[in-house]
Amino acid sequence: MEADKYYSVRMRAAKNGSYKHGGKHISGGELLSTYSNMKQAVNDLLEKGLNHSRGNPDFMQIQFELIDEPIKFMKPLQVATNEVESVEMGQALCRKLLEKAGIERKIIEKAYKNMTEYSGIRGAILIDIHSGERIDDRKDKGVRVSRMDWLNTNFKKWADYYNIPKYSRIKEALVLATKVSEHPSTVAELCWSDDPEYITGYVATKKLGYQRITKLKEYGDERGCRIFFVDCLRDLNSYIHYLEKQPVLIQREEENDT
Ligand code: PML
Ligand code: MG
Ligand code: MG
Ligand code: MG
Repeated sequence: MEADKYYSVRMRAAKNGSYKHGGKHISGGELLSTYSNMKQAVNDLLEKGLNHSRGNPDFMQIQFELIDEPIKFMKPLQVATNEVESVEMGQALCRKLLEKAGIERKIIEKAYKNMTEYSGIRGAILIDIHSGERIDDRKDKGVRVSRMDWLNTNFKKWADYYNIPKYSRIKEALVLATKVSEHPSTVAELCWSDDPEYITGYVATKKLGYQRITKLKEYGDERGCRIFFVDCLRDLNSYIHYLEKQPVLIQREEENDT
């Protein structure tokens, strides 16, 4: 039935021209929408791109595309919030959680050493847990995880139940982290925002869940981070295909009301 079909809707916004012309990344957004909800979906992404603390964009693209593949439904990762007093304490906790996820200390330190090089990248970068080397070939684009969402009514019930703020930022990050951690080749994700006004980030793994850490950088810092530590050398292409193309809807377990 036409009404049951979903579309992937995507937005990207830049300043000082498009990325091709050296523009600065301002904002990106992903969601799934039915045809009848398309105006709302496009408007939500438009709002997101127009009102960003990284600046006002002078370039924006919003596109939609019908999804043909069946959608996978997933439960959100468990969420924990770790309050820390300083960036140093927050970053030390990140390293500890990454080690707990099974990544060797020297690989974690290598990733941190190369981090400044990665901070301007729009998407995620993939680091091999054996060598500590970046293995995606996407240069300053990185890998953009796409085709995922969490319907708002379902998200709000979940957030009420667990007493978690109903910010779309948390929803979007948890959607992405859940999709990424579900793949068996993902060992851990490390993320904080490139938004200068937002300093909470997280480490996520399927086992440890979505571990929020309240201070991972100083206010005013526009350098973000999104690293996937992966064990997928033999299957890199199919791993990236999963991240970019597999449609996923997050849903709390009690419901089937998509
Ligand atoms: C982003 O905004 O790009 C990432 C935000 C990650 C943390 C969200 C949260 O759980 O507070
Ligand atoms: Mg952002
Ligand atoms: Mg972004
Ligand atoms: Mg939506």
